[in-house]
Amino acid sequence: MARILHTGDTHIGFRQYGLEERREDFAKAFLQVVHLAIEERVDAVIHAGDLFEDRLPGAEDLQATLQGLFQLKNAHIKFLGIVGNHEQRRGVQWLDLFASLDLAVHLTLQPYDLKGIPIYGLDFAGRRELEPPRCDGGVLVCHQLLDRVEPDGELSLKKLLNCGAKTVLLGDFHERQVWYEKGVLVTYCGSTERWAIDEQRRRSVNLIDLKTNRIDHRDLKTREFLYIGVDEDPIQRLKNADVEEKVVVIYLKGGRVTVAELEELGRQRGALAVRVRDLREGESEMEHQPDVQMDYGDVEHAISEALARRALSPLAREMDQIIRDFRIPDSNIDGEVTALLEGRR
Ligand SMILES: [Mn+2]
Repeated sequence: MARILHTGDTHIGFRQYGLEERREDFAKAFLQVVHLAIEERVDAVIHAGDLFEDRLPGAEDLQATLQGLFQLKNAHIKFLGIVGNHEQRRGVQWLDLFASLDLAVHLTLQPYDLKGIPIYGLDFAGRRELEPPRCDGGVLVCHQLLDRVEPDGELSLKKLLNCGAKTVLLGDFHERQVWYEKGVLVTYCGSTERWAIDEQRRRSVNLIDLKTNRIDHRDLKTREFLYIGVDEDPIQRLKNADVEEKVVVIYLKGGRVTVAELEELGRQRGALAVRVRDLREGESEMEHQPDVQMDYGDVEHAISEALARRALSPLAREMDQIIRDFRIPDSNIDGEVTALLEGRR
C-alpha cells in the first residue's frame, strides 16, 4: 500500500477581505490537513502547489507552515510538493528551503520513489499550451489548468491520459474534480479554504491508494460561509439566520436595499464579513456596477493570469511583482527594481 493525502491551493498568507481572522483561517486549514494526514496514517502528503498566497509569506505564516511540516516529519510522513503560480520565486523556492531542512521534497521530472512508485512533479509552467512529460507507470503532480475546467486551459486531458502516468494529481483549479478514464485517475483536490466567494462547495482533501488508484476524500472544517441567493430577502435572512462569525455572501438581483445597509446590518448581527455581489441592472453606484463582479483580489488575479499567458522572462515577471506589490511603497520601486537587475535582491 502507498496511501497518500493529496492537497493543494492552501494559499497560506492570504489576508482575505483585509481580515486578520481570514489570514489565520488559511494557516489553520493547512494544520488541519496535517492532522488529518497523521490521523489517516498516510505515507505522504502530496501538495500540488500554491502552498502560499504569494512569494513573500509573513513570519506568522512561515511559523504555522514549519509547525505543520515538523509535525509531519515527526510522524514519518513525507511532504512532497511542487511550486504553484502564486508563490513562484526567481531564485530559491520556499519548497527548496524546506527541502534543505529535510522537511520536504521538491518533486521534479527525476522521479522520487515512494514505496516503489515513481512520483514526478512539474512546477507551474505558465499559461501557454503545455505538452505533458512522460511519466511511465507513475504519478504526475502539476499545477495547471486543464481544458476540461477552462476552455483555454493549457493542458489537454486527452494528452494527459496518454503521458504514461497512472495517477495525475493536480492543483490550480479550486474545485475538487475527479476523472477516471482508461485506468488513469486524474484529479484536482480543490482549495482548503474558500479563496473566492464562488467557491461554495465544502472544502476537502483527497486520500488515494496509489497501488489501486482507489480514491476517497475527507471534508475539512473551515470558516462558515452563509450564502443568500437572489430569490431570498437578504434583510430577513440577515435578521433571522445565525451569522455570528460567518462570512455572509449576498447575491442581489432586485430590491432597493443598498450594499452599505446590508454590510451594516451584517456587522450588527456579528458577521465576520459581508460580501455583496450586486447583479442589479440600471444601478449607477460606481463601486457596484451591474455585471462587473470584481473584487480587488479578482483584479490582481486577472492581471497575474493575463501576464502568465505571455512569454515573459522570470526577471520581467519578478519586476512586475515588485511594481504591483502593495507592501512596497511607490517611492521604493526604483530602488527595488535596480537591486533586482543588479542581482542584489
Ligand atoms: Mn490556487
